[in-house]
Amino acid sequence: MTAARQRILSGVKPTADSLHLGNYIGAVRQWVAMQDQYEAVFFIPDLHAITVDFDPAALATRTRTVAAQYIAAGVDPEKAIFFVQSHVPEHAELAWVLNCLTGFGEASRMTQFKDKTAKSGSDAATLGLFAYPTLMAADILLYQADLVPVGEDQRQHLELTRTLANRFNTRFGETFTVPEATILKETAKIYDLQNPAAKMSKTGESPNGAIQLLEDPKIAAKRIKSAVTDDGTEIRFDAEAKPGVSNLLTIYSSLTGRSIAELEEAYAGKMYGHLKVDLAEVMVDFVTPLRARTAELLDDPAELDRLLAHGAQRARAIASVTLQDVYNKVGLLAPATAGR
Ligand code: ATP
Ligand code: LTN
Repeated sequence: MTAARQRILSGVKPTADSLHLGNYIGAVRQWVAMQDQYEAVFFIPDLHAITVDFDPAALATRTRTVAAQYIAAGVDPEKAIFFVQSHVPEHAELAWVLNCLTGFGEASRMTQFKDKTAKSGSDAATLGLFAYPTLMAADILLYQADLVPVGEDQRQHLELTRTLANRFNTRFGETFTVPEATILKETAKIYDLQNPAAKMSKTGESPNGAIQLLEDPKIAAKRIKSAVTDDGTEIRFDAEAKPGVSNLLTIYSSLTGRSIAELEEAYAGKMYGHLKVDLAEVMVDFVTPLRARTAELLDDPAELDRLLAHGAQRARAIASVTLQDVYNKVGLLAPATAGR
């Protein structure tokens, strides 16, 4: 047997009308870079998106949009297995089994659940939100993923996934690969353009703080030009003393591949304004083709749906084998007819 490539798996929820620059630099771009080296599984966790308040009309649109943006940004649906979570029923099925192996107290200790319920109150929190981490564990374990590239905020969910994999393997026999978290590079963290103390997010205070990748490139340029900068005039990377300028340098470096040191040198003696004007141009050159390619994909939803159906088919070929193994090991009686 030839040595199999390691498998990586990750997902991003369809909870906004467009990915923002932070999503791109912090996640998508790193996935794209990994799809050649690893056997990649990328998916859109739409079942996770309904664990919090959601708009049914927007959900389907957002799912297609996120899919298009991923492909436009370089995810290759031939190389990577790329699909929508709800198209592969094994996710919900394995999640149920894992729910039955997870302690109530154990799930109650998940900080994301605690944070979200603290915000909305426990009456607004659903069983679905409580079970978010076990559904995520199912996403990962179904594909026997070796590595899971995620942000620091997902570390605890990954730990639970490892615990559940080990628990299952110990109790029912070797079944799951125990995955490792690959925490995405912190250098790839992008901050809010109006408030560089906060990360750029879809729920930021001011819309001017984030660059939505589907917005008019002119608006993206304007947001860069009106970004909050710091006291002083010197253009240098110093996350503590100069969070605004440092954020702009990170973005600049990420999009052009020029190192921060090289940029500091190029802008020595220049004003913040110079940096912003140049970066605004870099931004326009970056978003313009990305946006055009996304629009092209969205213009042909049948083709996009075909790509996703193809991805779901490839995903199911793997997921159904794992689920069947799990059902057998747990002692669920196999139905007599062929297939399930
Ligand atoms: P929210 O606004 O609810 O915090 P979000 O914008 O952070 O959401 P998520 O769907 O939670 O988006 O994240 C998708 C991916 O993008 C994650 O892997 C996350 O680590 C990454 N990401 C999100 N925001 C940033 C950011 N500002 N910088 C770098 N990476 C980010
Ligand atoms: N919870 C993750 C999204 C997610 C995920 C996954 C990531 C759902 N299932 C499986 C990696 C692997 C988030 O909010 N970023």
